[in-house]
Parts: sequence; structure tokens; C-alpha cells
Amino acid sequence: MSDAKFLTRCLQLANQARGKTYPNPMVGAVIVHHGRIIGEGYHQMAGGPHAEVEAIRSVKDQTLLPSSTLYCSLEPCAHHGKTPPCCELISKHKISRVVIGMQDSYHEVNGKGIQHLRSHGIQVDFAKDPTPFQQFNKAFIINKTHFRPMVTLKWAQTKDGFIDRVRSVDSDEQALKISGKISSLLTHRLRSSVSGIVISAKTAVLDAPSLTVRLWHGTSPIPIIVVGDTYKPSNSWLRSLEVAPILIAKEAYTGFTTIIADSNDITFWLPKLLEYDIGHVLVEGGARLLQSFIRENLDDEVIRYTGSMSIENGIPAPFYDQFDERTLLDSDVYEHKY
Ligand code: AOF
Ligand code: ZN
Repeated sequence: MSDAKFLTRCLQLANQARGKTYPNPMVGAVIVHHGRIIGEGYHQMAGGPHAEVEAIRSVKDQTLLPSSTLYCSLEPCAHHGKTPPCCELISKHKISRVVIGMQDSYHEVNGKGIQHLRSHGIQVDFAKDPTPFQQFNKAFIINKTHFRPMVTLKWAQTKDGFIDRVRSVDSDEQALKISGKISSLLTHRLRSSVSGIVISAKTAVLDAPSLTVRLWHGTSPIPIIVVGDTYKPSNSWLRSLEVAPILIAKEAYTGFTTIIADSNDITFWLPKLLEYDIGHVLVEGGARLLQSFIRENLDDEVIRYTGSMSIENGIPAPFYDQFDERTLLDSDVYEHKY
């Protein structure tokens, strides 16, 4: 029971660096002596000390370490990266027991940290279920095992399955407002936790969205505009964006970062975003782009809001056959699929 409690504390600590650790995971560590926390730490940013280092440093009476347990949400590292191996620091301090949330999926570590600790006579135990720890660092795991950013798809649809009315580029008609205030808050919180926000050029032309975080705290993600053959975003809109965008297009856009690619070739251009430190993207539309991600099995997480209105015809929402409904909020149905 108390192992689970201290491991949960590791996640609380790690969560303080959400969005700041790329390309590293979020990691927290706690040191416990006879049931009492004597040290805590978390990985604050890439290049900085790891969670275990911070936790060990924070212990005032270092003579207590050999009779203490170190809890860590991730397997202590075994390699020389930007910082030295944590497992060597742990064995140097003769900490007697280590409890780990999940094994590190990074190939340089992956089990080697555990092996090192055990070979130094340290007792190593694990969380009963690694799932919450894996879910917590899902983007990191996808980056390290699939070599591409994690993808979250998000849209709102009417009760009868449309995401908008059909609108022409020349009309002044605004986008249909389907979801309520709480959904907007959640969307902005979501935006603040990703590093890139993807929309199609058609959505850019129709809606000229600002793509910023306004209803939550935190930084706005990098806009990524996917340009096909039909619609081109205007230079004035591109320049108006708060964060400099990246374009995915067949030809370079002067003055803007462009990844030269066929917009339909998602599996080609998506991994390239890692080079711009984008480890997690939120795809906000339009329907065709969302559907292409689903078709390519690039739907690591899906958030769908269903409003209470019906409009009878319009632009059909992306198609899914199975959805797990999770929470009912406001007048919206907020559904979440992993
Ligand atoms: C840990 N504790 O707090 C973190 C770990 O370049 P470096 O030296 O920072 O190493 C980065 C790798 O170390 C990263 O890919 C992941 O495997 C692990 N991160 N490990 O024991 C930590 N942040
Ligand atoms: Zn480490």
C-alpha cells in the first residue's frame, strides 16, 4: 500500500515539469526512511539533473541513505547522456531498496539500470501495474519506440455527427459553435500540454484561427499548417500567428519554416517534427485531415466532444466505430479514447 502511495507522489512531483522535459520523460523520485519522506526531486528540464540526483541531493542527513528506499517513477538510467548514470549514484550511496514505476523504453537504458542495481545487491521492486506510469509518459514512449511525435486528435461534433455546416471560403459565416465553455477550457489546457498544433490549410483559410493558449496558463504550441493542392494560407495570417508556424508543403514558403512534403504522406513528415523538438501534436482539423490520421493508425489519443444540437446536414465528423465515453461535462459529452 505505501509503495503505491510513494510512487504516486513521484508522479505528482514529475508532473510539475509537464511540457518542459522534451526529449526526456517526466520523472519524479522520493526517498523514504522508516516510512517518512526525507528527500524529493524531479527532472525539471532536458540537460538538467535527473530526478534521483535531485532527490538524493535534497536529503539533509546523507547517513540515512543506506537504510532508505528510493522510489522513482522511471527505471534509473544506466547510460552517460547529458548527465551521468543515476544507477551508479544510487549504488555509490548504498541505498538498500529501489521501487520503480516502469522500465525505461529508451534502448540505452531499458533494463540495464535494473541490472546494475541488482548486481550491486540492491533490492529492486516494481509498481503492481506499470500502466499509469506508461500513460503518464506516453509521448516519451512513442518518441523512443516509434520515432515520431505522439498524436492527439480532437474535434467537436453535433449530436447527429457533423463538425460544421458547409461553408465557402468567400462567405463570412463563422464556424459552428458546437461545444460549451468547459470544452473550450479543456481544449486550451490540452493546447498548453502539447508542443505542436496541426491544422489543414483549408481550416486556416476558413477560420483564420489564432491557435494560442488563452483560457489556460502555459505556452502556446507551434502551429503546423498542412498545405495540400487546393487551399493556401495567406501570408498575412501566417505572420499574425503568435508563434512562428511550420508549414508542410510541396514548395517552400519564403520567410517561414517549411518541411517539403506531400501533405498526404503523413508517415513521411510527422517524424520530421521531432527535429523541431515537437514530441506531441494536437490535430484540431479539418475532418479530412483528422480522418487521414485515423486511416494511418496515428490516433494515439482521441478527444471528441458531442454537443446537444442537430443540424441535419453539413460536414461529416471523422468516423469511428468504437468509443468509450468517460465524462459528462457542461452540456457537452466529452469522450476520450486511448
Ligand atoms: C532517470 N531519471 O529523471 C530522467 C531519465 O541526456 P540525459 O543524461 O538527461 O539522459 C536522458 C535519458 O535518460 C532519457 O532518454 C531517459 O531514458 C532517461 N531519463 N532517467 O533515471 C530522470 N529524466
Ligand atoms: Zn538518470
